Amino acid sequence: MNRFSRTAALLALCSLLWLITARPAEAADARRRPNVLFIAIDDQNDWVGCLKGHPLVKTPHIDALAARGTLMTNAHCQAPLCNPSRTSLMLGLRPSTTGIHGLEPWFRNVPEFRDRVALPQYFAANGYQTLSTGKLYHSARRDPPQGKLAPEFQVWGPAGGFGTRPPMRLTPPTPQGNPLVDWGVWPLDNDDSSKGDTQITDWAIERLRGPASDQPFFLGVGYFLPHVPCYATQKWFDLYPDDDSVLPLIQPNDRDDTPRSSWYLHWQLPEVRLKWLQQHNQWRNIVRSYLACTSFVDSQVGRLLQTLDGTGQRDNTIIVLWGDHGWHLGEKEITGKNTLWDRGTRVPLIWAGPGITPGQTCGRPAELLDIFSTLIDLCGLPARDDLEGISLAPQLKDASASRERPAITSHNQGNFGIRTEKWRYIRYADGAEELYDMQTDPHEWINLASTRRGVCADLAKWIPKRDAGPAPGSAHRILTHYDKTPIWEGKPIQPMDEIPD
Ligand SMILES: [Ca+2]
Ligand SMILES: [Ca+2]
Repeated sequence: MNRFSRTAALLALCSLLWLITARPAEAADARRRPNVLFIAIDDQNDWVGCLKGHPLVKTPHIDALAARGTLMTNAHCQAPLCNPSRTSLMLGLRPSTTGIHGLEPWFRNVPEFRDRVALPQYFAANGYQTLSTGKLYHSARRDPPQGKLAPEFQVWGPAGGFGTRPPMRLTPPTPQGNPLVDWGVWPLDNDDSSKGDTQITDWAIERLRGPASDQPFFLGVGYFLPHVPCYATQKWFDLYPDDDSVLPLIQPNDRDDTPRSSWYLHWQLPEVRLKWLQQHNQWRNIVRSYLACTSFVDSQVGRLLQTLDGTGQRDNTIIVLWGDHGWHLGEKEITGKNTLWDRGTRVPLIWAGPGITPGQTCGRPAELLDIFSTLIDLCGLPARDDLEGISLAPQLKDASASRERPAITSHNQGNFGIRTEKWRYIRYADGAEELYDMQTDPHEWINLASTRRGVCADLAKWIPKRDAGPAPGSAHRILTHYDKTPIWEGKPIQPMDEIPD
């Protein structure tokens, strides 16, 4: 054997030894990793007890989770709409990077992201069993295109959703005529078993109680309510007084000092305006319905957490609970999402489990985008350099740990919100601005942009350099500009057009 072939033989032997020894070691590493319980709540704003977004809301189980973990009190979505928010979280990229701003496209249909390893896939690649039930992505897309890619999750439970529908809508027809925009008491028999959110909890509970796997689990449970239609059974309504004490605080003519372009982000929505709610005597009803749905979902979160405790896995499971964006219930004259104010961007973000200090609240800005990087950090997975989030592990250990970057939200090209501990700054595509001092004006009533020019200029520096236009196939809630004319879902908005009801 010459020297070259001896070296080659030695290398081959080393490779073989590595294969024999490294694989079991990796498997052992994976076995030691904590489980992940990943809980999403659709359209859940900060009307959660521990976040103090509504003085009367009752969410005892979510509050108990916050008490045993770290509550991020200044957490914000990256886009105030389901698909772009969830795509950003699962890919670890901003909507201003991907161009996914609307309810379409599904990101796997965009060539640039077809093969990108998303959050659950990264856990699967690192030895986890990944399971999904309910709404985690905007749509339950299970099959990889052309059957070539790894599936988004390995095990799929029920898709969930809002459950059964009453024989006819419970509220008067809305201007946009969308059947989902409805709310009230349903089903009438006070039985929650037909609710999609009950069924996904049942399924997740069975998985938690099932035979232990030699792999850690990544279990995603995506609640649909309080997304519209806000149907809940009577017992959840009974938690709230049937009087105007439930209504959120608003300021009459609050939008006199917001730019006209603030309307372009939600020019025409299925969700109704405050004016419509007042004209039809529905404001209190929608608010109570939303609160009722929130308390119902909280009870399901409670069932899930109680089961986890019973399995003895609690101390070896990272729990992260998040909402995908906020929701207006009359504030700033609208209902729904698609805004860059705190009401549209602030979300629950709660962490508990190994490596997380219990009983903390942290007011540092946090982004849903950070969840991917944080989970990698907490579970000891190999770091990735292609994610735009920043691990929150330092704050989860010590809530006072510093963090420089504000929370950044965008909605369609050119529109950004920047949230620090003190300020909310908004800049729209036409250059119009808003600035609120969140410490003295938490309801964002007084726009200071014209007087505090230096603060605006400082905050504007955080606007991302990359500001992608809509990805191919974009649709629904898409705002673009042609020359200087705003185009809402393909139709130009003229300067004298009245703001639609
Ligand atoms: Ca949503
Ligand atoms: Ca105002």
